[in-house]
Amino acid sequence: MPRENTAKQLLRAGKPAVGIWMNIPSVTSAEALATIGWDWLTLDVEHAPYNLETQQAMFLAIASQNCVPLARIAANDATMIKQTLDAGAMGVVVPMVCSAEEAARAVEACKYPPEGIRSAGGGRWRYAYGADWQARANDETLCIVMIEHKTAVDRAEEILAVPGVDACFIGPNDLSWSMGLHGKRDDAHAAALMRVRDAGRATGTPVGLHCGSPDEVVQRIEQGFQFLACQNEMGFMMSGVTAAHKTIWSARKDV
Ligand code: 3PY
Ligand code: MG
Repeated sequence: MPRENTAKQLLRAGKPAVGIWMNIPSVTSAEALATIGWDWLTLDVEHAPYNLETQQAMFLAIASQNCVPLARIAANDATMIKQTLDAGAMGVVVPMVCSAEEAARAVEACKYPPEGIRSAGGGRWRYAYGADWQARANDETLCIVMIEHKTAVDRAEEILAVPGVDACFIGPNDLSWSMGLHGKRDDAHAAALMRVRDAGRATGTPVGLHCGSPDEVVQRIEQGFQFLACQNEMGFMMSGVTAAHKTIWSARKDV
């Protein structure tokens, strides 16, 4: 069980922190994937049907393998952030942050007073991360804001300069749709990614993005991105199972 947020330590040290998204609510998958050695695993609560009890069990399973459990919450909402952190996430990824005010709202929801407004209730963190976790939580918890709208790209420097924003995660798909590209990428999209990276450099905030392949993760690390997600577990499952099916069906003479 990690007593410290090792993913946050990597980002603070200027290093990459790499993991995968999880879209299948499964404790078994969470435990198994956490044994592989990813720096973190993020439950995609925004786009998959998680309930809070399943999240809690998955956070426990992930942390039991010394991997950092995170959640991409459904909205920039203080109640959701509080409940997710109380359930044992070591940080949250907050979607669609488009202004410094919205970033500040996410930060204050993540922090106990005086830095924020997080309510100081109990929670399983004391058994998982130590009885002193509440005292350390403001420093340990990751608050990662998503830049995934063209308006947010224009405001990237002011968003990333907000104190308490630990990192930025670009959502390339929503960004593409907001640019009128219907999910496709072009040169303007590529330039927007670099603009956010440069805003991160100017403000000292690690920036990363969701990557479509392991090769892209490697390329993005070389470009200076740090918080990197490699696909999601459903994609890995489908590509492995599809390849197995193809091998068998193309060799079979009975079909
Ligand atoms: C996006 O690409 O919009 C995302 O949210 C990726 O996680
Ligand atoms: Mg998105």
